Amino acid sequence: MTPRSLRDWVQVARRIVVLTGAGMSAESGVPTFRDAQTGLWSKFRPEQLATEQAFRADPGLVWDWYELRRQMIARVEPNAGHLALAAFAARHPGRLTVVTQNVDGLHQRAGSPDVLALHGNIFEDRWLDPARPCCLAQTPLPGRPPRCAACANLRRPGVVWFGEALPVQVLEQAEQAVRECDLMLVVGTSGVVYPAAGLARQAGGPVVIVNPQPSELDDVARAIVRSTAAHCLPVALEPQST
Ligand code: BV8
Repeated sequence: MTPRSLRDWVQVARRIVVLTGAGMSAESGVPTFRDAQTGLWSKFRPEQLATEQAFRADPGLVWDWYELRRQMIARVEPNAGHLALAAFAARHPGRLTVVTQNVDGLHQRAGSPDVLALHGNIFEDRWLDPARPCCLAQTPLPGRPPRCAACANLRRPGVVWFGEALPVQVLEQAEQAVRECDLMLVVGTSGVVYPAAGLARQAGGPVVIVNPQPSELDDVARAIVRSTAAHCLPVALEPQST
């Protein structure tokens, strides 16, 4: 399928869900999970670092990895794909729901409303262990990571780590939107991580994949656009010429 023929499907669809992964942000300059890790982290797979066990075992190493990613994300901008989704939602309120695995906040920065962020936000920290009165009473001691001066409770990134449950409400809203959709676009994901990938298997309408490479979800696709997010979405979501 070409981006232009996907546009024909978009124009007749009433309730569209777009599920995105790291590939959505690749053209903004954010490395995908499959892209090789760099520097200190090159000997670890992301799945190894993004766990509570890894954080408790070496808080500094994992904190620095998130700090590096935060700095990288803060330096980039949403790409033409992010902007096309936000513009479409502005033209057609309530017709498109963005469900993302990305923690980078680029959909939100592009102006997409009510983004369902399944895996949290890398810029929001929280306490590792349930906060005690001391934790809330004073500013955390600076450090990698910051900690409570009284009980040494650690601050951790506000993302969903492997082995952790997704935010229940966000997941339920995503499942409902997917069940009720009449078109689902799956953009820039390898389809390996669950339950996010499982959403594409619950779609109420046809699934169209946008990915330059094969993915684990190709089997559920009614059509596949072998293109990139920033190239395909502006064409597929282009306003109807009057
Ligand atoms: C849980 C936040 C239980 C952190 C992330 C069923 C089967 C098998 C395994 C499981 C299963 N159910 C659960 C599991 C275990 C696990 C899992 O899925 N493991 C995988 C590795 C096999 N899932 C979990 O642990 C989940 N939790 O199950 O909890 C539970 C339940 C109740 C109570 C207690 C516990 C939690 C999963 C969430 C983990 N957190 N992120 C952080 O970011 O640091 S996941 C993280 O990795 C991302 O968010 C994303 O989801 C995933 C990476 O995948 P993609 O986004 O797809 O990126 P990837 O690099 O893989 O691929 C990029 C794609 O883009 C490629 O296809 C490429 O071709 C394409 N591309 C490249 N450039 C472009 C492009 N496409 C378009 N345009 C381009 N320019």
